[in-house]
Amino acid sequence: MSHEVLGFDVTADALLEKAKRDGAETMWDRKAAMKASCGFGEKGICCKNCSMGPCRISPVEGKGAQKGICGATADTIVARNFARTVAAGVSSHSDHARDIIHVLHMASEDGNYKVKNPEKLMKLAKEWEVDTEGKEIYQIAHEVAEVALMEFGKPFGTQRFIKRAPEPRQKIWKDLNIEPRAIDREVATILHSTHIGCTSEVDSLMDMSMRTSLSNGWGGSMMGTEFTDIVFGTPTARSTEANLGVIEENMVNILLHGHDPSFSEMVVLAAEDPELMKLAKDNGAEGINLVGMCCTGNEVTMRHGVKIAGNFYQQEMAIVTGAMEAVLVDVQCIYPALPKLAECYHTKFIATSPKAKMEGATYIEFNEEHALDITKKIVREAILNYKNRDRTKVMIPQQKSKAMLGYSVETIIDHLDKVVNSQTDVFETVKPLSDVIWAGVIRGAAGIVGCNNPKVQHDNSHITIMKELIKNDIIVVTTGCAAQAAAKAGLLTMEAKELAGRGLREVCERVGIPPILHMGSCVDISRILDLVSRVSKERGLDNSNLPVVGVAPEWMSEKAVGIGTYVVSSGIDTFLGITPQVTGSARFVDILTNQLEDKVGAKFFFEEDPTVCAQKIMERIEEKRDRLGI
Ligand code: WCC
Ligand code: FE2
Repeated sequence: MSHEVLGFDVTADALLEKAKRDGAETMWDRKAAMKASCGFGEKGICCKNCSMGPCRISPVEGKGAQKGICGATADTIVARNFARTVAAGVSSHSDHARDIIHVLHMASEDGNYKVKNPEKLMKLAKEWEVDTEGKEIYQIAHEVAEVALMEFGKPFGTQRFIKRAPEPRQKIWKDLNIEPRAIDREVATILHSTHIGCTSEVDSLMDMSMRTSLSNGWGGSMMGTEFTDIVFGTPTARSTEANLGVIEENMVNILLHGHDPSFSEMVVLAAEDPELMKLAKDNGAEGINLVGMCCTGNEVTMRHGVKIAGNFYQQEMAIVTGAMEAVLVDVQCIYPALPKLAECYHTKFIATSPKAKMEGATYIEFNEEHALDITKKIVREAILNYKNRDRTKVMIPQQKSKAMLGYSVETIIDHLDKVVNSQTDVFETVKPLSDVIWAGVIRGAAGIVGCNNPKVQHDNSHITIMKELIKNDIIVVTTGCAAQAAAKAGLLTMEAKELAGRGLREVCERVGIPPILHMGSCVDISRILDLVSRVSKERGLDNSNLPVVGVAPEWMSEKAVGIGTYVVSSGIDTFLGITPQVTGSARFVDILTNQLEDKVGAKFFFEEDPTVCAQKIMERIEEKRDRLGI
């Protein structure tokens, strides 16, 4: 692959050449074989919701087929496809959350899963009015988990967490009739309404998309974060290292890839088992080296400092190093190509979730009842595979960077407390943050999130936008693969404050934080919603009043579409660095990038050039400041 495409990623060129030598196929080979992507799909104007079709609408207005056989217009088809994408994204995040809640439901004093953060559990019990009087902690845990599980399918009422939103925001949702109801219900309703012969009205499809996305943002995802913290502990600031250079020449390397901490946490425990550590040594290795990728990497690095091998785009490269004894996966963002790629090396590819069985993989089903026994067995497999490593096929890039991460809302507030003036101020609030924004020391904040996408240079959009924003005194919070891009680029360090403008640099020095805060996995975008809403409430405002934005510079997944939609529906402008598959309908594009603002006070911006995107973000932030008169 040409340097032009990959030039930004210093580890990729050599590894891709190695892949070629090894006869290993990568995404770049497949992308080349694909030639151009489908022009109809690209614009969102292909409909296969029924078997009269598939129908595709001519991209040229007034020429060729303008309607599907049923009469659906390009506007309807685009809006329906968008709605289904949102529903798929919402399902993925929320179903992940459901599993975590089940884990709390089965937690016990002497089991594999415990309540690591009883304080957070008690807070949630209080918020949800679960009676705790005279009950022991595990009984409370089970009751709270049951209430949470009802959020997926309860026949009446709306998501409990929407009460966490600023009041004006709740009113907007109520007035638009988009207060999210049970999660499964919202998803099922969208699938129903986008069936042949149901909703064709475009605005209604948009409203349904928003309501469904909100059932994740203020439901599934938020519960995912809360319950993960309750079971595994709330992340606190800690240091780690990131990039493929964390793979060790003389250790048993195990890659954790996927999303669900109920699995990865147990692998972390298994890898600490003295017997297994001894087994690794007996097999000639210096030890066991766990490394993470994508969100499961974020989960275990935030709670244990497990090193980050890379982000989405590097999943194949980690195997091409030839030094990976095992790749352990659960759900989401895992290329179906990986098992075949692993065959080019000694690497064992082990799928563990019945929700994501993979062709060609070794399947060892993980279940929470026997969690530790199973993960020990899997780690053992990896150790025994060490001797099969072909040393002539090993090439580990040296690149790695130090990173600070684990900035949950609680941890951010702890840091802010350090600068509170004890005479005049209150502790445990976000007031110091809102004060520096109001004073103009920091101009605003950006949440930069999301994936990698081969349509743009690996990590380039993430890093360009991040650097540009911090240089202009906009503080950045980040999650997902964007956060891992920042980690690899050395932007999650205290020293990175030197790249920040004067105001932000001073804040970093006083508070003792990097200019870019790693807040977790993609599910943890709910932490960002929480943080923004706290600032809004503190000021008696709505989220849409604040100089804050969401940015997904290199997104690719359906989850990302679901997230972007709930972020906008929550009143926060969202900048997309990859244009979604909606351009076949000028009307729908206008809804997303213009009309939504009248409805929910925020809208989407599509901008593929990262430098221009950063410029537009800054303009929007200044516009919001002007409106506030600050
Ligand atoms: Ni979230 Fe995107 Fe990474 Fe997957 S892990 S690749 S959805 S950002
Ligand atoms: Fe993720």
